[in-house]
Amino acid sequence: MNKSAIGLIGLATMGANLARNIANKGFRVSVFNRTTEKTEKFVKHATKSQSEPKGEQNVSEANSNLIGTYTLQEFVAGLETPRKIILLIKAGQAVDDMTAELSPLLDKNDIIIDCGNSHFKDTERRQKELAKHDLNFIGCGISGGEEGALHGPSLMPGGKKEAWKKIRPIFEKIAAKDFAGKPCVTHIGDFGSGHFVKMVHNGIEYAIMQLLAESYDMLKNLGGFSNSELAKIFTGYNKNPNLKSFLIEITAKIFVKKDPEDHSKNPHFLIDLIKDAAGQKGTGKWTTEIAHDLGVYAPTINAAVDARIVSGDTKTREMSQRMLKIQTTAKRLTPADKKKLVKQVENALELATMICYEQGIGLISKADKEFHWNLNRSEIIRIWQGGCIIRSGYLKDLAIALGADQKTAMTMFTKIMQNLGGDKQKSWRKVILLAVESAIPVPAFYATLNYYDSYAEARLPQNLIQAQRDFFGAHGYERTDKPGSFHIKW
Ligand code: 2AM
Repeated sequence: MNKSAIGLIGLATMGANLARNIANKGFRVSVFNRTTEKTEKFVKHATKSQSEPKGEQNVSEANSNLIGTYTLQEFVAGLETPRKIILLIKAGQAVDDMTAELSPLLDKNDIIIDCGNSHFKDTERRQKELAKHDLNFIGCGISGGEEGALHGPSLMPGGKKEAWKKIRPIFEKIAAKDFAGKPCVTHIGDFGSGHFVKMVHNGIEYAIMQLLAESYDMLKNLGGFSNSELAKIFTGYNKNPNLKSFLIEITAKIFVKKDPEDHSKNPHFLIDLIKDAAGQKGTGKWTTEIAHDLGVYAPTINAAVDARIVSGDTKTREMSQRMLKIQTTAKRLTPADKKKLVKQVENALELATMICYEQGIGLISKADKEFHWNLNRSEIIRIWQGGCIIRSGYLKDLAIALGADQKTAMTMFTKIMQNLGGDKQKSWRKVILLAVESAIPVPAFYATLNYYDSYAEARLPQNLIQAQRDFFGAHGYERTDKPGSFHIKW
């Protein structure tokens, strides 16, 4: 019997698309799903439209690479050894249950690859448990949504290098491509580093999405631009090499989408019918938690999580809107001011987005030091260049600035610093001033600027805080002129 190169458990959208991607790249892949009807349906309906566009496997060949299995025993028996098993099931208890069911069926050196959004600490716990049975566990972040899973995601695997080497040929084939055409996958490091990096990716994603939402708010409510105009403005932003990104591209498209349920001659724009309450799942919150645990300043990620929390608190918002009065000092914008605003927001967005990546890198660097992962930050940025949600033109320069070639890295770093420190910074400040005057909340824009200013300032006012703590709690203070801890009676 022909055995499969790899197995995949969990045929929800991501799992189904990843299985199709693997099959389309010429690998035989066995699939299993808890609910067997899903497996039957999936194997039956792997149709032409779901296969690679052109130049790849032909469809019937690709489909014959998808092997449906209906018991875990059958699934495991059909895999080449060492077995490679991707899990794309609900994060949390389901992953523990599934590994517990699978492991007695596996042999030494087999590899389970958890591609869900698991917490990196859970991944490390599972690695330790499975290692007792000589089984490998890789925690692999995956980004790119449904489309990415099908056509090429960004993959962030963390675990033992020997296990990575075994899955590498398949993972390099199914991944997206970076700006130089290399696969958007690399061995992130050992332990939970893959899932950690994916979590930070999601934190950055939260931050950039919030900046885009604030830009929309400014342009719509201060600038008075219509949805069609907004689409044009964001399409324009996408021509800026630093801003060119998946998130801006989809934002421009969102503005001109009409309500599919409105069959009238003049349907409404869908965006105006969508509730202004965003949810926040695990990874954004985890990023803020770990940032606090590690003592890393990541204010924009925190602000983005907070902004989703307040947006979702619709009850309090409804009540408070009736009680809280707003006094503004804003003047009406002239047509010339409006035109200026488009550029100011673009400049602010460009610099603030750079700061979001910087906060993510700060977190990765601190975790690397703390947990001794030995991460390659330039490689991490490189594999975010394609497939993933936060892919952006800026990541080309950033990968170089973090690279091993010291001279090139320094030149690029200087270029980035000059951009941050140049004239565009005035727009960044102006956008925040305008927002404050007009009572438009811009927590992410302000947080990024605070980040920049806090690191740019030679002195912060926390000398006063040291003094206060010593005053009321005898906590002691340090002095600028000599080492040691001091305490006085105030
Ligand atoms: P299901 O189709 O049987 O619900 C996303 O929810 C995916 O995770 C689905 O494929 C789902 O299977 C699977 N899943 C959720 N909880 C699971 C569990 N405890 N064991 C196995 N698969 C699970």
